[in-house]
Amino acid sequence: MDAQAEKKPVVLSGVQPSGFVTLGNYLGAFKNWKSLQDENDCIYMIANLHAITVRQDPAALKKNTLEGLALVLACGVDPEKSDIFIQSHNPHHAQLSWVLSCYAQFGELSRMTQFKDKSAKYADNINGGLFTYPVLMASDILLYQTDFVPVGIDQKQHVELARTIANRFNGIYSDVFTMPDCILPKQGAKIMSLTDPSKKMSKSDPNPKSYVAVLDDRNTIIKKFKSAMTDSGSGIYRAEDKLGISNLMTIYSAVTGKNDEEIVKEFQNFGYGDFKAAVGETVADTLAPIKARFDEIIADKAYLKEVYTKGNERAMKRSAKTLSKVYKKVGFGI
Ligand code: ATP
Ligand code: LTN
Repeated sequence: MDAQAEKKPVVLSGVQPSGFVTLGNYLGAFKNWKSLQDENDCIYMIANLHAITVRQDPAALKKNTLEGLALVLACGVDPEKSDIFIQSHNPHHAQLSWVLSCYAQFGELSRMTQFKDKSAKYADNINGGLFTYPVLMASDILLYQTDFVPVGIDQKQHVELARTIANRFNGIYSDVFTMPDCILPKQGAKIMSLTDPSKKMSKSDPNPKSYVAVLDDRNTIIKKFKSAMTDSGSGIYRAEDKLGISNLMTIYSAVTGKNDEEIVKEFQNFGYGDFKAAVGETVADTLAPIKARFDEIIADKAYLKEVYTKGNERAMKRSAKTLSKVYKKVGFGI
């Protein structure tokens, strides 16, 4: 078989070290990261450059970055199979981002929903980085000639913008970038907040009851589910006016692999309270082994350093090729 035929598709994704990793991050992203490793050439990064678009405490950012890395490993990402690194360790991301910002239109960036949401949420700090965030994300993706980007649905618009930028650049300079596609999970692409099921579950939500952190202990997880907001009425089934129950069904389905029909049957005689407790227990059972692995990995700082150093060396070799091509194309290659 020739080398070309053996080439596996490139998969790239990232997570911001902006707080406790949530059940939403796990079901929307990490769970997929592990399962993609065998069939693809995977690159995963801790997106600390993205995280400072919102004010961060430096010590907390450092801690969350290492913990994010340990959690990716605890979720089953294997550094022997995938490249894992910390975004700020590879300067090519910021370098390509400057170039690509000159190929992204003000109007396009203004239309990004995340920018609009975060501008409303952090009205006293609508900084340039918050606005150009999707250009940096496009750079992360395009630097590695990525074919697939596994993310939750909230990031789909950013991946589409990466395609728009790639298309524009390729149109001017001939084919430089591979066109990336999104991979969304079948169940769990958008897990909603437990306290307000009309809002996305988010790790930067100031109310810890709104999310389940992957590292929460068993009792906390069950307690949070028991106090999850549900709807008026009764009965366990999915409906537009039952956002709370529908969200719990999505979580249960993503964790167990069961479909709605099976879930409705399983819980036909349950009240809301018992259903919430059952979902809480199942989630706690799923997360317990991840937490146990995390505790081991985070205690071994030398191992973590080895993982991110080697991962970064490999990543930089790959990204250097794309960056050098881009520099030549735009006329920097003196
Ligand atoms: P922040 O609150 O700081 O914006 P976040 O919780 O949205 O953070 P990110 O680091 O931005 O998390 O996202 C990491 C991955 O998790 C992305 O692929 C994102 O799409 C996915 N993700 C985030 N929240 C959810 C959710 N509620 N449901 C499903 N996937 C999610
Ligand atoms: N913006 C992403 C995190 C992220 C990412 C990426 C995801 C940064 N760079 C590249 C996929 C590909 C988020 O999930 N909020």
